[in-house]
Amino acid sequence: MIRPIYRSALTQSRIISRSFSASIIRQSSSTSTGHLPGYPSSPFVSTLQKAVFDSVNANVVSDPNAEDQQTKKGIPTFRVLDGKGSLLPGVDESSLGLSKEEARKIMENMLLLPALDVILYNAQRQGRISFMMTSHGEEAAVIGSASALDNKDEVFAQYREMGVLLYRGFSLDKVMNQVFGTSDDLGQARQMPIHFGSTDHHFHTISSPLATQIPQAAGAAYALKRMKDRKENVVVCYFGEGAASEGDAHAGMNMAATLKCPVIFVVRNNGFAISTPSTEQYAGDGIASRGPGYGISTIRVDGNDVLAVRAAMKHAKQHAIQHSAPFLIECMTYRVGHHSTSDDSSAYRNRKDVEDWKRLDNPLARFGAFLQERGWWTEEEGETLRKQYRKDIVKQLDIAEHKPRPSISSIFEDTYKEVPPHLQEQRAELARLINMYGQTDAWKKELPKYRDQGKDMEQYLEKK
Ligand SMILES: Cc1ncc(C[n+]2csc(CCOP(=O)(O)OP(=O)(O)O)c2C)c(N)n1
Ligand SMILES: [Mg+2]
Repeated sequence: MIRPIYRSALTQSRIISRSFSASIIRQSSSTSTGHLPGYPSSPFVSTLQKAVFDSVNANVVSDPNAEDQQTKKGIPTFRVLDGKGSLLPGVDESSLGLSKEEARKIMENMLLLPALDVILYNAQRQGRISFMMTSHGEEAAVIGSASALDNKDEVFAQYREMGVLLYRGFSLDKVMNQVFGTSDDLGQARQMPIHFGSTDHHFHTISSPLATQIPQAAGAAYALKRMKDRKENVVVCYFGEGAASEGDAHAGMNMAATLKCPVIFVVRNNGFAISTPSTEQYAGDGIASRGPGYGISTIRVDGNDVLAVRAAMKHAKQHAIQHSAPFLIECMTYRVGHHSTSDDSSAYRNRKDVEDWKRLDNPLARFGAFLQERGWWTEEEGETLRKQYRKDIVKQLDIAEHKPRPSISSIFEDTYKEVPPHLQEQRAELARLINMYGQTDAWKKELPKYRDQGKDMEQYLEKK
């Protein structure tokens, strides 16, 4: 049963007039990405009851007399805050169950994420780390969903969800050990930067091939429901609208539905898959429209509204546990940053659109205004915290940068209990190369960066 926590639905035109000026909306509609403020194709509603649907018919919610008839089309987008951070009329604040402490924790993490993003992005530009992907613009989708979870809910992420780990208390030194690939990295430097994994944080290691986490998440949820002591936990699987085009997305969602697995699929529809706009990614109504096809209850949420994401996630978790069934949440958001440090998005999108997004629909500004309206936060506190974060991050970055990498021989360990013959051969070959070239200029500079400086490999030299 859905708790009737939000009392009334609103027409889109009314919400928009509170959030953005109509002229701005028309101006920025040239590069439509669908459902987004520039060119919304869904009406907004402030009631969970109207927003959750499990039938493709349950999507006409707007006032037929509304000025913009386009609002009649498409699946509604659930929203609690308007563009200026005020609660929409009809939203019952007490139903949010949001304490000042929790609200502040959400804000603190929404500020920590971009603080780390900026410094790590620049560290890559300076050649200090090899790769980086930011969450700019998607702070509400990531932190809002994390805030509705228990620390033991199992997370299968794509790669833009470092905020979930931060929300669970993953420390800055762990972040830095991972991105610099130090010998203290939990993954022993075997992953690209930002491909985190942490058993203690119930965060399964990220893999680069898109969508592989989706069937894995369905399988993990199946395992979870068979465990007697994990009845209160769910699996959460994040992916982008681009990854949703992979065959694995179909396999995973269908498996979850038919086997009744308690997994919440959280799609971050951020308008782009590298350079492919979401308008070219699918011909239907986003990813949410697929939910009912699989028999999965679904909701589309304003992904830049942290309270809407949190409320939807709480509902999804309750549903997943109560019915032992999957749930699909599509968060409509916008990727403000470039895809990764290997990308320059000015090649395929208008810089002005990005600036408009930052200004017009900024998840941090919206939630900040909500907090300030209640006297729970001040601009000054935000500024002090930003400065503190910068100091803490730079300090940990500096420590990690000077730590050794794992020993070279360790790359042959941990996959097999005993190193199999083909890896023994490769290890001996590497030992031979280090022996042969170790004293050349290039290698002499590189080897000291590793724990044991390559000397651990000497034992694997084959005697002739
Ligand atoms: C199977 C596979 N195909 C292609 C890629 C290259 N690739 C990496 S990220 C990406 C775009 C993914 O977009 P989306 O799922 O929307 O996530 P976003 O980057 O927008 O967060 C692509 C095509 C890959 N990693 N794996
Ligand atoms: Mg995307």
